[in-house]
Amino acid sequence: MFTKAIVRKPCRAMVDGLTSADLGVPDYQKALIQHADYIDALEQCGLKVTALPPDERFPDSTFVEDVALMTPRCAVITRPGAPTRAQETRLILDSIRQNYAAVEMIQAPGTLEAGDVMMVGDHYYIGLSERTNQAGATQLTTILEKHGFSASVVKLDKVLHLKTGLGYLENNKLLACGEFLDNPHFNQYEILEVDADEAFAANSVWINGTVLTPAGFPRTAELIRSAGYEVRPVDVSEFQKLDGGLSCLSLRF
Ligand code: CIR
Repeated sequence: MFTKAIVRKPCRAMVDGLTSADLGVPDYQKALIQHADYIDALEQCGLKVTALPPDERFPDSTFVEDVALMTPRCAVITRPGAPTRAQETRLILDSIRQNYAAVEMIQAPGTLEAGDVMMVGDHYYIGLSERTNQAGATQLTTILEKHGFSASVVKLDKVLHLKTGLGYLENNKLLACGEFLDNPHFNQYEILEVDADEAFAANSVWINGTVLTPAGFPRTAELIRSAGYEVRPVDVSEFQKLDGGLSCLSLRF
């Protein structure tokens, strides 16, 4: 069960955020409304939400998931591979320290963004991507093992982050899309296959029995519902324009 979440409100500079999507420029006012609804959804799942203030220096800083990994026994401050995001870790440090006695750090030359890390109980999958390198993955593995967890490393081909194409829904059920559908790392799970034209919805998030899914992906919502979960759609269209999904917008712990 999760009890808390940390989010950061989007800043006006989000219109300059990193993106590979061809979906246009985010509408800031709409993003604020969507972000408020996202916070509502987290609260409806029973989480106490800390909303950090916007920071105009960092266009992508609303995607807090990438800068820290929260585990039940320690937090890890990452070292983002995107140069414009590298300093975001400094912004989050205080709020992490307020919640964790054990705070570990990824060090140079390692890079790691926690969108590349998926927790399955005591095991963590770490994606090797353009943002997370082998040194970062090796450091994280050492940290996790020190705290009694295990880890395995998965090479990504196309997606930005590991959780761009995967969402673990507990109970051995794994939402998966594209390159992950026949990846042997995941063949022990019951795969819930997300259609290619709803790929964005693979980044859905299990929180205390409810699954938050991006609004506008009805087949995936139905797939999750028929697997036995309550579904709470959240419209994150303005964040999708920046390659950001539901998981990216919060740290849950
Ligand atoms: C970026 O490219 O870093 C942001 N525009 C989106 C980050 C999305 N984060 C995530 O998938 N965990």
